Amino acid sequence: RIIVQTVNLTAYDKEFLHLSGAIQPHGILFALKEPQLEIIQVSNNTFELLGFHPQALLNQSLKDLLTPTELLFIEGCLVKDFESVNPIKLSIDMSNNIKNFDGILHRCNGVLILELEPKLTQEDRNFIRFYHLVKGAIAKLQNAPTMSGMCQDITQEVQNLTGFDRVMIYQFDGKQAGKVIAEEKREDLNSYLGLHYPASDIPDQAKKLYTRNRLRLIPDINSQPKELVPAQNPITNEPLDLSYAVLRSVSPCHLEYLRNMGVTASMSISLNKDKKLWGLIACHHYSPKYVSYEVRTACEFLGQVMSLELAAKEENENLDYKIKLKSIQAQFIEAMPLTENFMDGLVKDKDNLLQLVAAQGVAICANGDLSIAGETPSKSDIYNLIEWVEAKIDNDIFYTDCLPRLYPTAEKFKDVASGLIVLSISQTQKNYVLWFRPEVIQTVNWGGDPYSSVELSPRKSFELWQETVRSQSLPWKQCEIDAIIELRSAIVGIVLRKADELARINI
Ligand code: BLA
Repeated sequence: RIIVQTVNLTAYDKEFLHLSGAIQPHGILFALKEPQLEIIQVSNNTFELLGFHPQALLNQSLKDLLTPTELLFIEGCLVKDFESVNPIKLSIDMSNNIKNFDGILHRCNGVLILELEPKLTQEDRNFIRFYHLVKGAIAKLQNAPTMSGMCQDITQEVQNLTGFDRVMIYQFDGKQAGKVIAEEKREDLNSYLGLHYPASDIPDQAKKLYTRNRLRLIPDINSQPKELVPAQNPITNEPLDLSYAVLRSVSPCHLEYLRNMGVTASMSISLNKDKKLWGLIACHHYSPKYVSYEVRTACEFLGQVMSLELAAKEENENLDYKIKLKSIQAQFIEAMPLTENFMDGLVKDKDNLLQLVAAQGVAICANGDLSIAGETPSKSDIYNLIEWVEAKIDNDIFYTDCLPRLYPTAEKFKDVASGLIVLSISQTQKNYVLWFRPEVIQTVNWGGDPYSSVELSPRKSFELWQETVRSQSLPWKQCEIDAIIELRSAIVGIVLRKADELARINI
């Protein structure tokens, strides 16, 4: 039995991720005032990476740090679209030791932000190889015949490009919980494929941010964040908005979550559909891992290509399911005229009836007589349910994926009937078909790993989430509802034809 603890999730939701006032320490951040490029805020790690104390840099011009050619180049960039110029190659002379950096520029609320990431390897010479990898990957994504094929392809391609130990596609459902639908991983690791995670694992605020800012990298969860000095931005008199900063420090709650999962480095790329976050490409590494800006950009680009392909592939996927539903329908329609009474036709083929909407139980009520198959409430419970539902049927159909919330009596049989569809074939003759789906909590696999440590907050969120999905079934798909409505029209057609034949015989 699960003990429910109250967790004030809104406290986290209100956590302003973009105003953390700190960055991850693998790079340096400068907030600059244009046009003089005066350094008005800087991260507190310039001594380690540049050899200058932050105080020595504040109020100086960035111009004093750069060679004239670099300066000219940056000034040229300031009038361009930053996405087309990033990363800018910069070399800084630290007492005759030249250090190379990737410079990443963006503006936010009128403040120019320059982030520097030390260049670890000389990747330029790999550019051609890289270009071919990306080009090949795009062709593969576009040609993938199915959604699951495309998801599998992209996990492989991202793993090829980055070398992460695990790359997953994490898809949100209608209630913002999520499921791992594709995975590429080091062979010795346990698989997360098929596991579900609660909506609260990625708070709304983070999701909103990820819709706009499409990639984040956490190279080492154990590194110490570095504050910006001064804490307030002198132009806005507020903490600097880090929504688009690639170095933004990570929420401590999420770091704890990754620690519980045994992960040391993480990267995630947004997958958007219709301007909403559809899912993430989530990558894990079990030791620290830095990924260069170029490689990240390539991954982000693949994410965008996949985002564009999502709508078409989802439509295809539904098409396959719809074709399957059509063939089940056709079987009924063929078999039905052979039976004396059309309801007998339904009773005879209960397996197909279950498959028609992927239900686990079905009840057919013909002239008040009940016939059941699969997992259903007891007959007397069904009779009572029918009495309750009759007034709710609208246009011959009623459906819900949270019956116990609408009809508290269902609480006692929610294991089998948290989801319900009722199709009325004739309300006057009490001819109904009822389909049942069990409570989702019993039908999906939970990703338990992050919750192994009972005292930690991610565990509490999991429990909270179990409350939110309690008494709920998997949702009914629109194409399933449509299939049922079409089935009804077919039945009505057959009944009318029979009546017509009878009338002719009587003449
Ligand atoms: C962020 N949570 C995230 C991110 C992912 C997940 C992918 C994006 C950041 C990243 O790239 O690492 C969740 N990661 C998962 C899941 C899987 C995975 C579900 O690999 C499954 C395989 N998280 C909690 C609780 C809180 C919480 C209780 O479980 C606090 C309320 C917070 N998660 C949280 C926050 C962020 C986050 C605040 C934003 C981190 C940031 O961008 O700073």
